[in-house]
This record gives sequence, C-alpha cells and structure tokens, in this order.
Amino acid sequence: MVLSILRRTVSCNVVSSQRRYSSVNYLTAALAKDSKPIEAPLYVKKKKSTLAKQLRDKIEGLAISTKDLETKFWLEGEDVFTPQEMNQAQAFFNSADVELEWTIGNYEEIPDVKYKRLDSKRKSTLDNLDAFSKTEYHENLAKSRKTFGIAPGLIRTLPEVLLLGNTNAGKSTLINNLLVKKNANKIADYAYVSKRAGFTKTLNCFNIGGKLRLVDSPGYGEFGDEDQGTLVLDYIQKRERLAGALILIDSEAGIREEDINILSHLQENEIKHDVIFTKVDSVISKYYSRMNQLQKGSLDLEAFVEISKSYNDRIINHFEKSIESLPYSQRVFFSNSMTNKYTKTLSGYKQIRVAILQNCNQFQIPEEF
Ligand SMILES: Nc1nc2c(ncn2[C@@H]2O[C@H](COP(=O)(O)OP(=O)(O)OP(=O)(O)O)[C@@H](O)[C@H]2O)c(=O)[nH]1
Ligand SMILES: [Mg+2]
Repeated sequence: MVLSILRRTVSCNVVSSQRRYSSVNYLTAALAKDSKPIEAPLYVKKKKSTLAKQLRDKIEGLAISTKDLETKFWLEGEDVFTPQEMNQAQAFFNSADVELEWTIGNYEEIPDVKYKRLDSKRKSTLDNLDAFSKTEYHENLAKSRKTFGIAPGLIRTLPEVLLLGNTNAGKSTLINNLLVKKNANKIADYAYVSKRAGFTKTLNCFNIGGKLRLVDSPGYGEFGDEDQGTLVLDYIQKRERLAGALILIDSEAGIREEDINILSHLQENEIKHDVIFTKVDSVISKYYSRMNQLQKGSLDLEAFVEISKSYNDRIINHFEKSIESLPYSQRVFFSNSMTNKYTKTLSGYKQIRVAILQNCNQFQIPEEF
C-alpha cells in the first residue's frame, strides 16, 4: 500500500515536470528568431535599488565627522598637532610592546608602593638595632637589593597616564583602540570591555614599550562602587608618577555632576588632564536615524543636503552645550571606537596618542628610589 502511494507520487512528479518542460519549450519556440530578450522587471528593480544605494551613500557622507568637530572646537595654534607630532606618536604606539603589568584593588598593593613600604620597614628595623646586636647577616641585609619577590621591572619609574570616567564611558575600549596587537594588525583586546556598566573593578596597568604606563580605572557614577572610588582618589592624590589623566565623557550622556567633581579634584591636585568625548558615532547616528525614516518616502538629494545641514548643526549644538558645562576652559578630544554607516572609520585615537606622549614628555619623573 505504502509502496503504491509512493509510486503514484513519483509518477505524478515526473508528469508535472515533463509538462513544465514542454511548456517552456513551447514559449521559446513561439519567439521570433531575431527578437531581443525581454527585459525582466527584475532588471528595473535592480536599477532602482542601485540608485537608492548611491543616494544612501551620499547621505551618509553628509554626516558631520569627528574631524569636523575638532575643527569646530579646537583652538587654533596650541591645540593643533603638527604632522611630525602625529607621525611620531603613531610610530611609537604602533611598534610598542604592550604588557599588562599589574591589576590591583588597593593602592598599597601597587608593586612599587609595596616595595617602598617593605624597604623602609627593613631600613627602620636595621636602624633601630643597637651596635651589639648587629651581625654579618644584618650588614648584608643593609646592602641587599632584595625586592621582596617583586619583579624589578614592575618597580621601575615610568610616567603614568590614568583613564578616568563614568562607568560605561568607554575607558577600556579606548585603551584597546590606542594599542595595537603586535603581528595581528588589528585592534587590541588587552583591556576587558563589557556592555555592563561597572565592569572594570580594579586599576589595571599596561606598560607601553617600556616608556610609559597607561592605567585603566573602575568607572565612577551610578554603577560605581565606594571602595573603587577610594582606590581611584587615592591614586590621584598620592601617585607621584602620574603624568596626566584622560577624562572620558560618554557623548550621549554629556557631562554629569561626578565628572565636574573629578575635574575639580584633578585641578586642585595640579594634574594635567584632557577631556575626551567618546561614542561620537552614537550621537551622529541618533540624529541621523531620523533621516532614514524620511528617506523611505523620497529620493530627493537636495532636500537631504538641507536636512543634513540642520542635523549637523544640532550635533554641534549638542557638543557646544556639553563643552559649556565644563567647569573651566579645557582641551577636548572627540573619539569613536566603534563605526556605523555614518561614521565609517575609527577616529580620535591618533590625536589622543599625541596628547599622552606630550604629557609624559613634559613630566619630570620624581626620583623615588
Ligand atoms: N558606539 C560606541 N560604543 C562604544 C564606544 N566605546 C565603548 N563603547 C561601548 O560601551 C560599552 C562600555 O565600554 P567599556 O570600554 O567597557 O566602558 P568602561 O568605561 O571601561 O566601563 P566600566 O569598566 O564599566 O567603567 C561597551 O559595550 C562598548 O562596546 C564608542 O566609541 N562607540
Ligand atoms: Mg572598563
């Protein structure tokens, strides 16, 4: 029974495919020999979509770029980097070896701080010994260059640059953008990144080419933790090697009260710092996504040029407001560590590299040991 049903199905299929085949033959035969192939509606459709794509590309090119923002907000002269400064900074960062040196949750545990503490304890123990109690062992101990199990490289004095900002501002992402994964020619993944605010819990120190250190920090603000806040403030107040700080502001969120507090704190402690507006891509796409809605109904490029001008003005206005709310006049940078259809390349990190090197070069490293 099953077999016969199967056979019947098979035979039906054969018949129908033969029919289809013969009907195609029939149509072909009906065509005059020299007639041109009929243009399928599909072709017209394809042409239309190419037009729409060209238009979309043009519209995307109309969006303001981070470069435009720099031109708008950077002061002429002192803030603009020379091509030589730019090239030197890129050469340094592109060729530097990067190493995560330490990850700590308590200021006293930073390798050189710990070493200094243990070393002074050793010295005071020896100083307090009376002459009769001193043995050869103590004399050797006094001369010893013992580092208490801490790798000597970790206590070497280098200038440090701290990345600060609200949770989720993009600190760890920017660190990865500034660094290059050697031999891989791609964005590094040295620092851990997450959508979850409050992800970085410790101070994480990266040695860059044996010349400087970049320090990632736990974010402050809504999802920040009090102990982590103490850690960061301790670091700012006590760290003699701190050559400068980068304060990251999520461009969409703008400047918040905590940012103003931390900026004032840096100012009071006379620490050089720069403000970086991150996620510029998000702001641009937020304003421009409305263009997509309009785009559905029209293919008029001139109208889009006009609309894009007004969107760009609004974006400039968005940043103007943020910059005005800074507590004092301040050098600002713009960066996007992600791309989208309006912001197609990563930007800002090259200028930030120069700022980091400037801070380190101008910094007089204290003689600590
Ligand atoms: N669109 C866009 N997203 C970004 C950018 N930078 C970071 N992000 C995203 O923002 C989220 C937070 O980034 P992180 O680098 O972990 O932020 P963080 O400041 O280190 O955060 P905490 O460690 O929690 O303080 C992640 O989902 C990133 O992918 C950017 O420039 N553009
Ligand atoms: Mg982080």
